[in-house]
Amino acid sequence: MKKTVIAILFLVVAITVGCNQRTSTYFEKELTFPEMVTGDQKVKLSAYVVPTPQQLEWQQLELTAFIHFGMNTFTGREWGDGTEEPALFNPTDFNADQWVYTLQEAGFKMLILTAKHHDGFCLWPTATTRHSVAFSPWRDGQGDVVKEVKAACDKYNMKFGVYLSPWDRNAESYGDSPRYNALLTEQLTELLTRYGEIHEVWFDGANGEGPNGRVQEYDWVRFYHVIDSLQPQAVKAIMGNDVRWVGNERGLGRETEWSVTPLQPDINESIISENRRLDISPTANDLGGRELIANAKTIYWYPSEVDVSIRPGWFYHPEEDERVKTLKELVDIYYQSVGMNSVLLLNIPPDTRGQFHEVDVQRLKEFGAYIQTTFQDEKLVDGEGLWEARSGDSKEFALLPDEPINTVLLQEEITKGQRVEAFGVEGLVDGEWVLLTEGTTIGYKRLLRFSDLSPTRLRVNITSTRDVANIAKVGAYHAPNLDN
Ligand code: FUL
Repeated sequence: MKKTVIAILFLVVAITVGCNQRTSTYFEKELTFPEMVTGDQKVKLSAYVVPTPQQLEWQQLELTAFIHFGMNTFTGREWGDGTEEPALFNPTDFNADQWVYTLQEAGFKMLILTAKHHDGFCLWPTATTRHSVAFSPWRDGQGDVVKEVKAACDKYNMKFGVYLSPWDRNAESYGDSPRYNALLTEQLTELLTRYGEIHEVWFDGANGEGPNGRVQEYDWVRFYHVIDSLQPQAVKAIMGNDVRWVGNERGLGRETEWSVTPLQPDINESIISENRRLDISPTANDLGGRELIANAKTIYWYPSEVDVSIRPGWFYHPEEDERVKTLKELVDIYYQSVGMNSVLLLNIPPDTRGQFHEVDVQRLKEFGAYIQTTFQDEKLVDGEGLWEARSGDSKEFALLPDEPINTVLLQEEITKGQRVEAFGVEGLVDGEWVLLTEGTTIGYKRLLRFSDLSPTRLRVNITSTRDVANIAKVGAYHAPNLDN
């Protein structure tokens, strides 16, 4: 702790006198400001907060898939009430290979499975309850969805994560806090010890208990400890403190998306009161602006994840077969998530066979092909290599001759922090510089679209930064125009 304060103070002095020897001091995941630093100094210090190796690896996945599958698939509901008979769970032609193969072809790098949703039905043969696949007719009660999905993930080199709903409408102990915490700990332990590597644990914050409902006080510290000790490479999401919910389920990231923020999940009284003092929550518009950082006591690397379903519901409903999102909608979501400094978590719900429906498979194929074709075809020359940019710096890049472009990519080297606050991109068209696009934050990745043009050169202007920005990559592409 003492060492950290000294490092911070050294950095503050270095920042203040404008010394260049300061770039080796970084703060992984978290930084508590010493009392005496000013608001401006806090903003500068925030430029030195960096992801953990786990958060970095997660961010680089870019495309991840959510799988909502369980009791609701067979009852047609979105939220079961926990009274469903395990006998209802009976996929007729379960095939996890089909899910994972389809996802891998489409460019997805991780799959997160709803091991237990709010209805409490467990997709693995747990020792903690009879409300599980072990008491269903599927595979004569010998089946294990988690195991089969994980095996398929291993086969196709796909990372695997689990969604475990803290809210459990079946567990009799829910609301009797110590007893239910013990049960959830046991379920978590089973999931984290039986199936090999797990890369994300997704703790949903939803709780629909009414005013007279049971109130459970979760032991988050204990759950975090179980994950950190059993699966240290895993990130903890949503009610976890490594990955933040973007704040909506519409596939919409923020134009200004700071991965460094004072926000933490509401897991104890002191965090709840600090979030309240700063007037922030995952749905807030501004989670990392200057004024907010200046008012904060502690800041965190807490990057956002955009979760959205390919269909209106999270679970499969045959009546939604005609309402699978169009290619254009999926591509817009990609630009609004991966292109706005977030990871996309796209939900594809398997049907009652236990397979992705043909419409979804077809759409994923189109989506994967669109993204791969667009971004494989680099139109900019020499856009890779670190560019250290100060506020006001510009850099020109050559473009392939006579090739139209309509998309620009910018990336910061986030192992050196997130720093850019404003930028513009110009193109040289008929000997004149024209503004193609502009924005605020970049972060891990920013994608911006504009109308087709064939400039001969590109000029990137970094107009405002929190400290010397480290631009890792600039790219330019032509994305096929889509009508619907
Ligand atoms: C929400 C849940 O209530 C939905 O059913 C779904 O699982 C979604 C991803 O999170 O909080």
